[in-house]
Amino acid sequence: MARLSLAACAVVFHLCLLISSSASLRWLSDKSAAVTTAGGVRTRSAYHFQPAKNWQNDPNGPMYHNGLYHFFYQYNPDGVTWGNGNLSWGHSVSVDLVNWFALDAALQPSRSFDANGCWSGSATILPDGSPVMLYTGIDARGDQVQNVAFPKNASDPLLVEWVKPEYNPVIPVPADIKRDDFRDPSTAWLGADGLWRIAVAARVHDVGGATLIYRSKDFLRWERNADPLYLAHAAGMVECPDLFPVSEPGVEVGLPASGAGARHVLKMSVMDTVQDYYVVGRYDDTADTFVPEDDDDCRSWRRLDYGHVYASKSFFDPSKNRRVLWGWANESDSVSDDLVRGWSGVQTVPRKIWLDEDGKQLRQWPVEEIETLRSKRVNLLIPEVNAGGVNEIIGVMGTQADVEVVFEVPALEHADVLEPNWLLDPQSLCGEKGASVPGSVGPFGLLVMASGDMQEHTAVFFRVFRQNDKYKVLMCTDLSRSSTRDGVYKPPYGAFVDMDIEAHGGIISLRTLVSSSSPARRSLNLLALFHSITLVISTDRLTTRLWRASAAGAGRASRRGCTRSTPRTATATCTCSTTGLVR
Ligand code: DQQ
Repeated sequence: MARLSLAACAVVFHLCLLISSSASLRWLSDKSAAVTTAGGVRTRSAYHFQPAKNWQNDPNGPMYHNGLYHFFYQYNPDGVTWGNGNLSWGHSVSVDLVNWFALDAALQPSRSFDANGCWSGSATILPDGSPVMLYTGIDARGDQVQNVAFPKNASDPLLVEWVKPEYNPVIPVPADIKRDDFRDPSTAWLGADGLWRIAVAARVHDVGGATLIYRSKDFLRWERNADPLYLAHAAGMVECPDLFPVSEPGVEVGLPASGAGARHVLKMSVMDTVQDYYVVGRYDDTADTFVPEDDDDCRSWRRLDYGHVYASKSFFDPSKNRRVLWGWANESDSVSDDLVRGWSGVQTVPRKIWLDEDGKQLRQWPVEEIETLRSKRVNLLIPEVNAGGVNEIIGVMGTQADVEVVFEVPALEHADVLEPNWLLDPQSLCGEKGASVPGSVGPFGLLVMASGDMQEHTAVFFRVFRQNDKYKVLMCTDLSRSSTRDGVYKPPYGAFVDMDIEAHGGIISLRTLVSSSSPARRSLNLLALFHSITLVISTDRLTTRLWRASAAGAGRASRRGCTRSTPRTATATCTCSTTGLVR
């Protein structure tokens, strides 16, 4: 407790100093004001980053600079919809990635090279420590062009004002690319030859979705490499590329953008499916090409997140030597609800990411600072839950909770046999079987945000299957009963989790950050629709004073799957893949 208060004091002191340097700094504190929409009473989300009002989408240019985290995001200053024509870069700062202070928009359409919008882009910290932004401008003709912007005063800790040089755009649309298929410059990295490189998303005529490489010595003149960094065979436009090095498998230390590193990860946001994927591979920093370690087939791309997340972007945090990932979660409500409520979209909780021990996939975990939001700790030991049981966890109400549960499954050998084609589309399997169809081992898990009559709840649950001599763990997050309303986005999500449950002694531990913009009293329930489980629960309620947090169940991403368009069949048409999230 004493440690917490000291930390809080330090934060307040630091920010007070900053406030005195800028009148435009506004604390994005909890909004107690509730709004009644068709979907019920809504407040601002408790955990997630949100501007005070209006529309937000992609995270842009996240960085750590002079002791502050800066977060920029696609923002419509004029309303709750995407705002084609006037997208800007909203801007907030924080000392801890948890409490945020809003600043005025950093970039707004103002010049011929961005007259119709300042779209997504990235930050680069130059060797002298000053930042530079690369972003896509929608120019006066409607072309997508790449621009640079510099802080007006690099010694201003808040970096409030940004200057767009007259010489923009620095990269016009190339002849072989359609004017609206060229965008989202990445963070730049320096090659051994002294030239900067960036990756840019494009759809090339007769070729398809590509990640292009441009080189420059001065951020002004850029030259395209003849070969793309990577061609996304069979996928349409891939947006928001993010190429970053990772440490050796299992090492959690993050690395700054560079050509060096054991392996690289290329993250791509696939427009057709509105989902984020990544590939682990080798980046050749002379040829500027990227070769996946596994087969070069988009069906083997891994999902970065098995929920409602898109256009993610990572940055290297030198203060903690980690790589941190942000992602945008679109609204689930209807536009008319957004209009009444006055905001739309949230950012996921920042997550630390690193390469798993197997070297094939990323692990991710909410940044440790999220734990400072924990206040009251509730420990429960529930020795056994009988088959068919739904047990309310007494003493844990509310709309925010950081829940750690350990499930122990005593008799794996009873598990149902897995049908091999289920591996291809676990998401559909989650939907079909739901949390109410009994199996031999599962479903078991949590029913979060449950209404008194249980008509509404979100099920986070597992099923264990047997395949030959091994077990497969299916993890699902089923939103289909999260609301009784129609016209709300409430799909099932799911994946097979890469874990050897037998080697773990039948134990699965699950962390779930529960957050909601609905202030109604809701309960947390245990679900055990099979014989019995043993579990220990430690639940920490969050303070309501702090509004930040939560990516429900962010955890270890795992294996692959494919084909949403043709579920349960192997096909060459790659549109998606699936997976799980646990520790
Ligand atoms: N959103 C931005 C684009 C990007 C897309 C515009 C991804 O730059 O390609 O808001 O959501």
